[in-house]
Amino acid sequence: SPTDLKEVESYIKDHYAEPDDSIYGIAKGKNVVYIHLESFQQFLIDYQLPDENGVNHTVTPFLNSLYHGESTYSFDNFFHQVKAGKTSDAETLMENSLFGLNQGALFTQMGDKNTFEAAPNILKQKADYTSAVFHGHSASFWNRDKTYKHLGFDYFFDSSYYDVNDDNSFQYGMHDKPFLNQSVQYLEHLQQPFYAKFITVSNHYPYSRFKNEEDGFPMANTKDETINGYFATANYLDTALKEFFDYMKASGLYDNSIFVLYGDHYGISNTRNKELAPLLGKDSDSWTDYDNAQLQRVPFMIHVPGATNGGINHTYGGQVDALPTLLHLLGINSKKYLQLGQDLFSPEHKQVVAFRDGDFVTPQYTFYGGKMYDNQTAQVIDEPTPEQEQVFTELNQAVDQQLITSDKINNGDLLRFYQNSGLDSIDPNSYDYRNQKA
Ligand code: GP9
Ligand code: MN
Repeated sequence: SPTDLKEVESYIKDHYAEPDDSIYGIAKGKNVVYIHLESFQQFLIDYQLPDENGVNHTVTPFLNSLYHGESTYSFDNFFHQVKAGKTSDAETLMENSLFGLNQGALFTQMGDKNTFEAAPNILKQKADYTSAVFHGHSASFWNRDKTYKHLGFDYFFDSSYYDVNDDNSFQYGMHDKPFLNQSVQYLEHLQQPFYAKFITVSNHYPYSRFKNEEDGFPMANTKDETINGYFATANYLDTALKEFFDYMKASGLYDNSIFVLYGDHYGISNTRNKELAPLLGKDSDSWTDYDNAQLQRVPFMIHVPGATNGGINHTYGGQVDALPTLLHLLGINSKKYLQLGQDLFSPEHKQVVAFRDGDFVTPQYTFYGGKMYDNQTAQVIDEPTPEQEQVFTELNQAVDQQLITSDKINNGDLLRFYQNSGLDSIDPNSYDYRNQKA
């Protein structure tokens, strides 16, 4: 109801984080290339997998070079915040700075009904961007074909726009190399500046080797086939991205673009983590929920060609923070929008990362599976001091408030009442993804 909207607006006002002047607008007018790294966890970055002869193999040499480069603003304490909606929840978070639902997937339940003020819509109306999603899988998966119209994506190139066959695809769609390669013909024709999102799939469970793909990257040697294949599929994604960047450079698009790379969620589930532990230099027997929580880190890297003051930023944040961060880099203030995250570069950014079920991580504490841990010792805090009690209560409240506000907006479809953004409403029926020209 409109009363709920008032409460939401006051929350947003209290939590708005001012942009940092030194970085505001550095990418104004540039194309934005979003790269969705399927099931990609932060531990893969800089990881070396030993083969049967004890020779180390770097899993993601290309991503590592971006991660460490002076033109990339990289984050090493960035967490996914998805629940059952998996990939689609990550999209909800990144495009809207709102959470998915606590049960099921927002895309499926509300994506074709609700009003949104998502990234493509804001960028179109404020800075004349054209938007497109590229994904080598069927359009209806996760209700994307309908949801993207509500988010305001101009184009959606699904698998029907690609030459897909048994050799270049698997159950979740096309392998990343042919997918990115065939995407180029469509990307080249997009009106600039564009906001283009590429959703990769090769690094998706069950991480099995592809037919017709060059062998070469070793398998890990655990009792769990899922873990064993994860490094090779991540390595394949890495090579596919290198090829894509080479194309972007050759076409001249690279210099006019920024690249945002993010991991959508874990690839190895908590039930498998004890088996993974030795590969991370940890002891399976002493593995706890604290360790599970720390493994929910995913990459977040903003590569800005020409920038020289990038580096690894240790700020704690999550997917909900991505959109205000991006808008400020593009010189668009996020203040008027109902976004629940905070610009990661803002000196006012609060380092409390909420998981969808109410657990959370901060630089000092981890609350996971109903227990509070001290990050310094990785041990449960059984007897908190009165000061700690106070801090924990405040953190719990902050997390609950953020999640409840998200649910209010989504469940009440409150953006349909919201006028203060100054955005014109969009007509989902005006998009036709079936007859797009290359
Ligand atoms: C399918 C792909 C995978 O189109 O995006 O989704 P996920 O299973 O990771 O939610
Ligand atoms: Mn996914």
